[in-house]
Amino acid sequence: ASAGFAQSPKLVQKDTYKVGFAQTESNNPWRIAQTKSMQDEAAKLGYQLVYTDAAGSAAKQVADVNSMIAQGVDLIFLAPREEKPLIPAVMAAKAAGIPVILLDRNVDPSLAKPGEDYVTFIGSDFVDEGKRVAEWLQENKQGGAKIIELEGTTGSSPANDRKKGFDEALKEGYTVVASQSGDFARDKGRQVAEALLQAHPDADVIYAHNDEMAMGAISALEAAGKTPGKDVWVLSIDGGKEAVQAVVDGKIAAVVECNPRFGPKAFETMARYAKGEQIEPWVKNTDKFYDPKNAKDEVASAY
Ligand code: GYE
Repeated sequence: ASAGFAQSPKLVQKDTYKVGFAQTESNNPWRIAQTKSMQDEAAKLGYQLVYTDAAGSAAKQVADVNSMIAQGVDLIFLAPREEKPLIPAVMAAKAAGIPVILLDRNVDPSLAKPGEDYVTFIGSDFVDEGKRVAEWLQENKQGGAKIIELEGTTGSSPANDRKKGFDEALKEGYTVVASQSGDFARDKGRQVAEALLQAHPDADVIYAHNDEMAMGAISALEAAGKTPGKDVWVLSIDGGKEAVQAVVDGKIAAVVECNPRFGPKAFETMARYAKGEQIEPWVKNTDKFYDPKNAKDEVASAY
């Protein structure tokens, strides 16, 4: 096959497939739940899954995709760490005639197009997730807020969009006093929260782009002698069991879910594509919302 397909490469219908899953990292419960969901579904269908873990490196993830191409997989599920550096990987797969389905994170929409360069993006509406956090905050904490924002991985679509949706929905009196990346990681989130709390001792809200950084922020608050939920409200996105339990315990104020169980939807979309169906450019996940009203009932079903 050669480059220059007008459309994303086709997938033939077969009884079984060899499918690649290029994971971005595996250092948190969200990623572990996502990988398990993909592996379980592949096993259920009797497909061979070629799994790689880029360990938080976009360069390694590009190399991982190239190795899947060399191994001749039928299709690649890719969770692109960042929006721009993974474009060459998407284009290399296309040039090799291998369809790509983007999972959970997107690539830069001005550089690659669904239906053309890749089949589709399966994932949540991150702008809306950020917006829902801001709206809940403004409804529940009257009189304004000084907010510390812990951003996800710089250049990743969830970090870009969760910031955009949140910031755009803030009204007068609700101010982000500091915003910095904690790389979606617990310890980095704790360190950044610690430094920003020192610089802004009057901050009364921490908005973390994921649960890991929210849990890190809770440690930073407690180390600084502050009570999360009282002195400072913590808001988060992901909705893993630990964070939903923290809502029950009053340490996290509210969490927007971002469901990591992609397996069934991912392989169903692949089957629809093999059948020749026209796939929508964005297969959207819907997200629940956890706050003190429902956290107790929901915690058992959280991942
Ligand atoms: O929120 C975070 C993970 O891309 C939606 O990445 C995903 C995010 C998720 O590492 O916890």
